[in-house]
Amino acid sequence: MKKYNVAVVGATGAVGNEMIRMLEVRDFPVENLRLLASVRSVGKKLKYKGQNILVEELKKDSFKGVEIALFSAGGSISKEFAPIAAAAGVFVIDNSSAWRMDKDCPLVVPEVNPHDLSKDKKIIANPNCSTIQMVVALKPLHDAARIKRIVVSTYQAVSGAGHKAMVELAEQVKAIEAGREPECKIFPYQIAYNVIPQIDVFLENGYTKEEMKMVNETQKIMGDGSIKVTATTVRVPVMRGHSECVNIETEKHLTAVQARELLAKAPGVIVVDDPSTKKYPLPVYCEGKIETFVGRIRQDESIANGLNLWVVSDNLLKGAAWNAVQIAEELIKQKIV
Ligand code: 25A
Ligand code: L14
Repeated sequence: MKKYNVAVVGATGAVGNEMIRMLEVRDFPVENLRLLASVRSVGKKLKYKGQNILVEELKKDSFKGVEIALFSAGGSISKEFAPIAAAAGVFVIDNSSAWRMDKDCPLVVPEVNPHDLSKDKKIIANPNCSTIQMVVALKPLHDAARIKRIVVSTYQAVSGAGHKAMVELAEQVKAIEAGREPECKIFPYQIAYNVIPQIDVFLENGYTKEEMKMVNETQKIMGDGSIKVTATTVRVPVMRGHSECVNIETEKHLTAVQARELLAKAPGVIVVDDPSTKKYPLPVYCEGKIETFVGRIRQDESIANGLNLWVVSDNLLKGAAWNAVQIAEELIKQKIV
């Protein structure tokens, strides 16, 4: 089997680290792995299959010989370096929001729209974490009954804001237990023992950018601009694993039993749904897993054709690193790379 020269840009970050781990656990056909980050991290060593690999500074000429590059170094880095890599013939899979809504860039969740990948589209966008897990759960229901409207509320883990945000939550818990004032550097308010109804910045319409990403990205990935979406995104004091309460209205009637059956055989989905034994997805049990977990599947009794679902997934894996590596696997499977 052919092996590929792979680069990870932003390798030292929370997501970058998981990208390396995913390449390893999936036994991705790596010929040579280059780890790139800012000058701050040069000289650090990261482990890959027992080897220590030196982190190099990301530069314009970093992509010589590279075939696939996984980017998670923030939007400004992607804007600058993804076109340079693409011009050098590299397939870029970019985890930032920089290219997601660009009409020339496919926005891909392999369970939903693998057909959007093609040889001439070198910059491929990895969607927003909350959007990815939602569309994985909704695609089979949309295919069966056409979703007209989605109302979603999220309960997002601090790891979405990076490694430092995880340290902030742990430190705040310790400070409060010790009777000290908690320090807020990453989040605008105390996140320990609290919830914050703001993720990313506010836009003119009163929604946050995270909320509007869920609207726009869902329509693009599903290839259906007629699906109406409204979102409220909330930060909760959970380390890893985003949870979502998803309400859908469909054109055709679907019972909860039918929805459960469709989801049970859907790719990338695990149904955990048994009220009699208190079984439902929980973020602490989804940590480290690549699937999207769905439970609390029940009829919305306030309308004719509606369902409620509870959807949980590890935001650093399916929401970021795993979806990116899965896209790379798909490029190989479709003989695009
Ligand atoms: O925070 P950044 O800029 O997104 O950085 C993430 C990675 O990109 C590298 C950086 O290397 C890190 O590996 N990077 C940044 N600037 C770069 C440059 N000029 C660059 N690579 C090449 N050239 P690093 O070695 O500089 O960083 C080491 C640690 O520092 C944290 N960090 C770096 N820049 C930061 C920062 N923290 C806050 N603000 C900055 N400007 C970094 O923390 C790393 O641990 P982190 O990786 O845990 O990531 C936090 C950021 O990641 C984004 N993010 C998280 N999940 C997702 C996501 N973005 C998209 N999708 C996701 N699913 C968050 O937005 C968060 O800002
Ligand atoms: O657009 O939980 O992918 O802070 C991913 C992390 C948006 C914010 C993205 C978070 C970001 C999100």
